[in-house]
Amino acid sequence: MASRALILITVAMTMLGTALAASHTVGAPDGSWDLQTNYSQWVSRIRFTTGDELRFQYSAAMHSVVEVSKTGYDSYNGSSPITTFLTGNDVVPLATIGTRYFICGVSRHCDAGMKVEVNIKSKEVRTVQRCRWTGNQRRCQSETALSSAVSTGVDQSTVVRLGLVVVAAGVTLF
Ligand SMILES: [Cu+2]
Repeated sequence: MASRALILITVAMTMLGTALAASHTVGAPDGSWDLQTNYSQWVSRIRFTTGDELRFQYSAAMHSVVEVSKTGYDSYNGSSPITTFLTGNDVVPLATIGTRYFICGVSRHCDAGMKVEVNIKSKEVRTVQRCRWTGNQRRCQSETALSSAVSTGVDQSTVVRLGLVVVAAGVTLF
């Protein structure tokens, strides 16, 4: 009985861990790394957080991926690359917070729209709101938690979920 409980907990934590780190295929699901995709629209739908990865999938004969500085990005200039990717299936880990800039290294493609700017945020910052009912008055308290360990992040997610359950129960009771 005890071992079965342990297995269930392990599965739940593994699923949560998968949900915390995401792989973002550039342009997907409607496009890819090509001349047609609107990348500013694509990034606007996604929240990039540390631990995620970018995946560039494209024809290596047609395109490339060049990570550049903001200056290179703004001037469509890949002549001073930070990193150059050429395989057609390139994975870029997003390890730290900040903004990163990618363009296509093929002549004129960047000008034609093959440029993407990705803003990576910390996933460890969470705002937790705790509410308490006193009679028919609800008192809420917000607290922002900062941690670096992934395991702590998992624990905090669990706390948030439990908090939601408590709030739902409160609404039902009152
Ligand atoms: Cu290209």
